[in-house]
Amino acid sequence: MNKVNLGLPIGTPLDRFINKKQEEFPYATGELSQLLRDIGLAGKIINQEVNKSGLLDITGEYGNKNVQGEEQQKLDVIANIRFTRSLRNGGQVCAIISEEDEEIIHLNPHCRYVVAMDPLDGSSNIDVNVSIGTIFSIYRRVSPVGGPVQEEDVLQKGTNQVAAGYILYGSSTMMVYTTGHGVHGFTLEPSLGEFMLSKADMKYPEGGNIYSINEGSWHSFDEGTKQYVNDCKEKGLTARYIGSLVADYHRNMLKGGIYIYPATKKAPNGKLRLLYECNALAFIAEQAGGAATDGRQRVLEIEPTAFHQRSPFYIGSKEMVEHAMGFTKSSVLE
Ligand code: AHM
Ligand code: MG
Repeated sequence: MNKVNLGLPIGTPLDRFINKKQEEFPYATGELSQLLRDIGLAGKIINQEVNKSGLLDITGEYGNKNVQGEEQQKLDVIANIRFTRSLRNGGQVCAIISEEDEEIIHLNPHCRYVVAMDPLDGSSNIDVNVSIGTIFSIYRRVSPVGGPVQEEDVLQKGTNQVAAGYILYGSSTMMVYTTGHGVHGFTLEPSLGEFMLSKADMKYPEGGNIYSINEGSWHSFDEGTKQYVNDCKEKGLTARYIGSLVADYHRNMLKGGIYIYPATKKAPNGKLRLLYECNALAFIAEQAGGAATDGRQRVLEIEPTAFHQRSPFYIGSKEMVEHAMGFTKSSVLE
């Protein structure tokens, strides 16, 4: 049963909220709570860096390509270092899989939690003052605590997530997370340096009239996706696409809409990464009453086979995602 504690008022600091939530579970050890606090801290540190971009020499390309062959931005690299350091110092995590590192980052083998993360998503928007985000997913390891972390600890289905969330560096900075008991949002109060509860138990509104997809790739979409997008146009829906997944997702969750990154001829498995982009948002979407599929099946049930595996992604208001599936379910790339 979902135990959503709505008794805590708007303005409750994140730390206090996490502590109170933990009290609802008598067998909780406090490790997950500590890990969520460490992530909040990492978010505040990255927020500081993001806010200084333009003043310090931290914008632009780093001069290296990541495992996906994409040009790393300096802030991608900085965020990866800050996040990893915060989780190492926090002492609750045995391993991290990050968009910026090819292999598993091994931390303390005596810890129970594995984190999958995209430390700074929306790279193309970093240098132009447009919203960007951090995405994280938390799993309990399946191999025995104390031993070396195994591939199977990282390659878990999204349904195994114990928590997931994102930090949105937007017009204000927000941390949104779920532990499977509702979705809660916290806004960073800059003068206090605290995340404060601003939206408790977030839910998609009924229906929705926004669709978000990069239509510049139209000619390489599959027929089903083209038909669905045409259907959106015929219905006079509103097109909104920032090109930062977290920001596009967040807006659509608040206002009602669908975000799509389909398989394309250039990227036959889509562009977004299952472990540290799709699964986290899919977990949040379902907790908020929405849905997420790869066009054929529920994202959370995809069995991962590689750390940096990609997946087509259709996420948003439940009715819209289900309607889109009607077009995409048996559609193939020409
Ligand atoms: P990144 O992880 O390299 O930043 O790429 C992911 C981003 C998403 O935030 C965004 O939705 C998508 O890529 C935009 O891609 P495109 O420019 O192809 O529309
Ligand atoms: Mg990314």
